[in-house]
Amino acid sequence: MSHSQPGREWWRSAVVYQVYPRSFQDSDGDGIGDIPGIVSRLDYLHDLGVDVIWLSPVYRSPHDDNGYDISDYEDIDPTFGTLADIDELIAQLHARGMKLVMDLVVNHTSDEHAWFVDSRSGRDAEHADWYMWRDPRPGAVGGRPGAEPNNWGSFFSGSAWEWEPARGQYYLHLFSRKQPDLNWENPVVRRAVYDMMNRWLDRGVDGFRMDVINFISKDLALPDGEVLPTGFGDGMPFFRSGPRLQEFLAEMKAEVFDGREQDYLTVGEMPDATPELAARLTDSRTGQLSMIFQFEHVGLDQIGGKWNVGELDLRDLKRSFARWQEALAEHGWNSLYWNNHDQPRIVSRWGNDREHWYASATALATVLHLQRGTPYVYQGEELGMTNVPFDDIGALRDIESINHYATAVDLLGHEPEDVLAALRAMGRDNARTPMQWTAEPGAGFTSATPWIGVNPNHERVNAAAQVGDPGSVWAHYRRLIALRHEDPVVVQGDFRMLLPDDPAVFAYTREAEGTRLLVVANLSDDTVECDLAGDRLVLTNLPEHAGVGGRLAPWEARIYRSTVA
Ligand code: TEU
Repeated sequence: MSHSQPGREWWRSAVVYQVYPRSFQDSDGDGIGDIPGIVSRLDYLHDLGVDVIWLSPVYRSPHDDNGYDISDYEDIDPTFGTLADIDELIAQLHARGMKLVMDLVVNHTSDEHAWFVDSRSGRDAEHADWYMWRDPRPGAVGGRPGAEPNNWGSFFSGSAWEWEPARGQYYLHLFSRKQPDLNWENPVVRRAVYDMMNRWLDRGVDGFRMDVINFISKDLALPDGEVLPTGFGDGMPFFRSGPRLQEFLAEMKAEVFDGREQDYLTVGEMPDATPELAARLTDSRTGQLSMIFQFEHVGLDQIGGKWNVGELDLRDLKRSFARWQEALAEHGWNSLYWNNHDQPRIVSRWGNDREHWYASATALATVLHLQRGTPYVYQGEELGMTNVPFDDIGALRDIESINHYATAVDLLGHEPEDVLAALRAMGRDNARTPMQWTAEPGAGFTSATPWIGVNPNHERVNAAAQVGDPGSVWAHYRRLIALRHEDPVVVQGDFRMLLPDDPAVFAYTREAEGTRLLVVANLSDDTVECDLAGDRLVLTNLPEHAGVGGRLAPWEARIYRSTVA
């Protein structure tokens, strides 16, 4: 296999399915998902039509952040299986014509990684300069409040700095204190990462999702950030997309991917990235990545922070999607997502999971999947899985939520029920409850007590009830995926947003080589007037309304095909 012509790479017509291994399928009865469990479900994924699995981390980890804290990049955590199991998964995927993208978490390691254990032991250790170590502020006493090198807060509450007496220094951790940031300015660190990446590609992996990869280049002055309500500073402007980001990614591309025969899918997770940066990095002629995950659309209902949830204005969402489609239209490439293991379930967040559960889940899928870019389906999204009615902080498992609750209630004096309501709306555990395979007590996920409770609605929302039912959410996702594989206009067609100021209708066209696809959806609870139509109705989520002209039922989504001069 050789490199494709730029712009024709395989991942441009692919659909990616994200598996969060902890919650997908338990095969050994410990209440935690594992790799053999994933292998047992590959026919389900192949039948859905997805081409690629993006597998969240399965490497050795203390699981402080559910595997995003890696203590050995080249061994599999016993919770999930063995290296032989991952080889079997790769072989089974390839036998089905599917591919595997691994999660690459190299902005930070676990504090239990051998590199960090050595680094923290002293300033003259072999790995002394592999992490972001800094002295206390001048004149301050290390380990005492205010001595931290700057005022940055961690994403998981508290300071982003931890004192290490053995070195008389602080180390930076943008996430938990058990996730120390690597020092990418050190070429020896970069070499070690590239060597590890090459060994995974040699093992048959088909690409990487790169965790917060735009954090690897930071403003080395590490200046204080604007003080937030938490009392800590906002370091984001100084630790994301720093001056050497494109240089590091170009070096990674040269050292890992360029010398190889096949094309690989590389997707960089980039909080706070701009369309301009994405256009540079994903340029098919001169870029370094296939695509990025940007966060603009999934931040639109967060008023000054994740936990202050506001109403979404559809016009803002359309403006955001149009901006990114336009910026990457010429030579770039978008990823397309609603969900992942960090986001709440879209049908609950921006759909209507009560009166219009099926219609809103399928309408939201339609307006996403027909855009230009690579769509990502998060486990259970294809079933319309919803947020979870957590009624007690004890039901949650995510370090981000648990730390936020403690800070908000114990330090800031917020009402526990108010904080819990925000966690129910936006907490990451909404995405992490077990995959709902059946209506049985363990949802077909496990025969044991699961590591996190199953959503009670699994008795209604589950794969067994939907697979094979042409009127299910699953069937609609399957049709959308098939359309991408069958119609080149879905992959290559030009994107044009329509009705930008309409508060309920999401409509756009895709056009190429004399064919136009029109996507028109009513993303509201009310019937709306809309006379947009085309020559032939290709797909609808509400067939019973298909013949009605001039208006759209609540959450009705239609796709038309027309021939154009
Ligand atoms: O998430 C990075 C990131 O931006 C998160 O902080 C995200 O914004 C947040 O979870 C939403 O509030 C990646 C992984 O996807 C996440 O699971 C990890 O916890 C994090 O990096 C650290 O590895």
